[in-house]
Amino acid sequence: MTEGPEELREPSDSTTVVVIGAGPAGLTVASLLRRSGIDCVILERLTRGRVAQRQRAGIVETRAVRMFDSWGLAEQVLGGAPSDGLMEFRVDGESHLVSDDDGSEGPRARLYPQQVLVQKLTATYLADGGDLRFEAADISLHDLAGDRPTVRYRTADGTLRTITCAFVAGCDGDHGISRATIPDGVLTAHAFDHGIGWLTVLADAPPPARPLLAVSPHGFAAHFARGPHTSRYYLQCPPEARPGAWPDNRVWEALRTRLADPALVPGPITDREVFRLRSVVHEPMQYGRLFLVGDAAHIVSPLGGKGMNLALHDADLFARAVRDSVHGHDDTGLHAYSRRCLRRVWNDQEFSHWLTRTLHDAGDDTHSGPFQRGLARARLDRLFTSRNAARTFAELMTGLDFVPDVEAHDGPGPVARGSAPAGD
Ligand code: RFL
Repeated sequence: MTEGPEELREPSDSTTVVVIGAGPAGLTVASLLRRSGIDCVILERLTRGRVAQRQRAGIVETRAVRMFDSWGLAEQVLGGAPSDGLMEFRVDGESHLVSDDDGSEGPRARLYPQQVLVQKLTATYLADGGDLRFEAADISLHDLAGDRPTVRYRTADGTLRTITCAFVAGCDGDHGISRATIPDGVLTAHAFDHGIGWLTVLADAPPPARPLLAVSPHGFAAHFARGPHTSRYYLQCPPEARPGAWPDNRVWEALRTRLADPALVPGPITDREVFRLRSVVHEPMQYGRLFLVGDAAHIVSPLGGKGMNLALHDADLFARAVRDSVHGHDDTGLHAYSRRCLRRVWNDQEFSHWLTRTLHDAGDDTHSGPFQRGLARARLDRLFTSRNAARTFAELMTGLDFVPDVEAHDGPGPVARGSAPAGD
């Protein structure tokens, strides 16, 4: 790229890792790097207030709790009481409690809203002296295939700035610029559209005692806590439905019917959206010195609560890999990063897909038909009655490693040390 006069004058910095995006993935990467004594800069396009208010996930799985614990961060970034590990499946009004207790020792999953985790990670990182730059516009990535990539952006007052670094962590979600910067042909996208929509509703209404998933011929519905006085509800709907077609009365009526709870207490609705259930995996999760972390690399349909937890898993692996490279001159973790992450990603995709199909096919069989409905009901029956099926479900919910990592495939890899990059 030819440098113009403006670029020649622009102020420049240098750091080890530039992190793009201050969601759960980016904040976790940066926090773990700081714990490892590695300097980094986070660039986030939104204001701190907007990032802190984004409401999405609600469960930090057992594996992620233990990950924060192992880094000495659990006390600072995780509040709330540990969950009792029970979730309720309500099938045609009949209640079945399913546990995520897999028999392992140690701290367990937390019912913990994503925005609270983001707020705590932000506060902890900044209090620790972390460099987090909000309202960073027009970010562009350069020389990812070389030894010293550069990242350019514009500050809120319009100043153009450049940062040189050793690694870029692309933590800017599904619509960010990190993945979009990778040349055509490097990545392969594997996508699946369930053909299902969810109306998601946030309301100031009493939360349920435990996560509630309801199956009935009227369609799937769910009710989750998002704070002491706040609830998140989901209602299956056509993917092309408009939120405006769901006025308050219709929402509460549908919830009472599908949750089989005529006494459900309503409250003011503060947010209402429709989204499609879809899943995407981009392979490999790396290009040269750019590493994709979290939603930038994969989207998981929400059932099973894996999206944010996968982001935390990627962040952990990336931070450990950079630590080993910087402090131990050992690039094994960087070479293996994509492969190790993707093993977990596909495992969680399978679990989420299984749960999505089961809970939708077992209810409204308009799309799936009576045969698929029968199969889905049989899977639920097995989950409620077989100790082994329940145990497998618990293992998948906790996210704990049940398959040892295979080091045999870790060969010399793609981290550019003066050579051209390649995928893992
Ligand atoms: P995020 O959270 O999208 O954060 C990306 C950050 O990058 C910033 N950004 C940029 N910054 C600079 N320059 C650019 N060009 C940028 N473009 C974007 C954004 O402003 C943002 O701050 O991705 P991250 O960190 O990978 O975290 C992933 C999670 O947010 C996501 O997987 C979960 O929310 C998914 N998800 C759920 N996951 C769970 O584990 N359990 C759940 O129960 C759960 N429920 C959900 C969900 C996602 C949902 N949506 C979005 C459909 C429920 C819903 C409704």
